Parts: sequence; structure tokens; C-alpha cells
Amino acid sequence: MFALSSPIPRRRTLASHGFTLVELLVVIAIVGVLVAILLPAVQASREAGRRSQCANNLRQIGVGLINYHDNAGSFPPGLIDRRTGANPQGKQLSWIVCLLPFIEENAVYEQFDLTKGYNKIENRRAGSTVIATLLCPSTAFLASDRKGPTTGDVNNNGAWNPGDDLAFSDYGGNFGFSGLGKPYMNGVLVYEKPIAIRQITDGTSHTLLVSEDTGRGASYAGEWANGENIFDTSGPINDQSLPQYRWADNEIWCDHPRGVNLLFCDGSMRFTDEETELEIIAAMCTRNGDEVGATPGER
Ligand SMILES: [Ca+2]
Ligand SMILES: [Ca+2]
Repeated sequence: MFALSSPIPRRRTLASHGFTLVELLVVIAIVGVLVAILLPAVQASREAGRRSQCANNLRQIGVGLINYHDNAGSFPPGLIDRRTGANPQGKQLSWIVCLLPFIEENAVYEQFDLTKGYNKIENRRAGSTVIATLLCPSTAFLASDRKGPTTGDVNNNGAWNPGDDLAFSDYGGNFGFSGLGKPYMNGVLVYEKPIAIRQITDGTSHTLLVSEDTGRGASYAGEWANGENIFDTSGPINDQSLPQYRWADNEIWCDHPRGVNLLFCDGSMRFTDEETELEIIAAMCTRNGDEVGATPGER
């Protein structure tokens, strides 16, 4: 088509128009400063995405629990057939087992044998299913036995035993508040007893239903099928004032900075300030404590 008629221009060389060492160092310093400024912003944006995914999980759990209530006339018990010294064969099924058909996990629910214990061989396949809706993407798997998607071979004997291969939940049910004169088991997802909305006299929007509860491992009942996957709060949110609190299984705990995602009984989800006072936390944990004007601060 067109022939190149003009000669190819001579390339400029570094020798004729180069950088001095000082210029190079200045450029490197500027790039370094830019990375230092932008990296936290990128990390914060990623964390915002993870927190949002976690909030969506809780909203889905909320819709599921309210649909369950519409069908059954109450929320499920937090734990069914508690295993104790007096009841060693207790099935210890969790509220999440009841919830499965309402969070689009019918296949897992149909695999689950409700006549057998949560960690028995008959429920190995169902209980080992990793369910994305139950996992917060920010969870750093703090507990040493919480590395990986399931409990794995708990006793390292190379064979399956009850308790091996159970998948986790980062969300726990509100059993109530322990302390400040509150009565025992005053939450919403409690032992054996189904709680109906009419019994939540403090109001559904003031009462906690499910919270992030991730500072725990398999030995602290983090498995979704285990009925002990409910928590009796007694301390502040994300309390790291003592090292042992990082492993607490009975507190509101998450891996987001400065606050926690909480699901209330009306299905609303609120990212709640971790500086919230203990009295307000206690008030939101009780279903019928008659506390006045107690609303947790939202971030
Ligand atoms: Ca084993
Ligand atoms: Ca209350």
C-alpha cells in the first residue's frame, strides 16, 4: 500500500538523554511513597468487600430463620437433645441443621439423619459439607484447630472417629447474656426450647438473633451441625484485653476491624461498633429484659 519513504529516526540512547543516579533515586522514592499511600486503601477496600459478603451471609440466614418461623410458628431451638453426662447419647443437633432447607441447602438436609447424633458416622457426609453462607471471608482462622475447611482428623490416627471432618460456621446463635443480673438462657436460640416472636417482648429489632462468633476452634463448638453453636455473652465485642479472649467461644467475636456484623430478630443486619457498652450488649441479648432505650451504636 504505502511505502516508507522517510528514513527511520535514530533512537535516542541513554547516553545522550539518560537519568542521573539522583533522578533515579527520586523516582524510586516517589513510587515507594505512592505504594505506601495506596496499599492501605487497597487493603481497606478488600476488607470492605469481605465485610459486605459476611453481611449478606447474615441477611440470608435472617431470611431463612424468619421463613422457618413462618412455617413452624417459632424459631428453631438453638440446640436439640443436648449431650450431657446424664444424656450421653444426646444428638446435640444445632439450629443450623433446622435452617438448612431455608438457606437453599436441601440436599445437605436430606442427607442429614435427624435420628442420629451430629457427629455420628451416619452424618459424616452431611456434617462435613462446607457451606459458604456460614463462613465469613475475613475470618483469619485464629484458633490452631480452625485451620482448613473442616475439623479433619481430630485425633490424628488416620481413621475416621466421631468429631472428625466436621465443617464450620462463623455464626453463632444468641443464647443470652450471663451477668448483670440477667436470668439464665434469656436469648432466642437456646437449649431445647423453641422461641416464638410473641415471646420476644423487648421487640424483634432490639433483640439479637445471630452474631459472628469466630474466635474459636473445633474444640470450642464451631462446627455448624453441633448444637453448642450458640453463645452466652458476658463480655464486650471483640475484646482483646486479655490473650485468652482471642479464643473465647462464648462472646461476640469477629475478624473485621472496629465492629461486628449482627443479625436481629426482625431480619435486619447491623455492623455494630465494638465500643458498645456492656449494658447495651446485655440488653440486646435478652428477649424479655424490659430494658429501655437500649439500641447498639452502628458504625
Ligand atoms: Ca481420627
Ligand atoms: Ca433485651
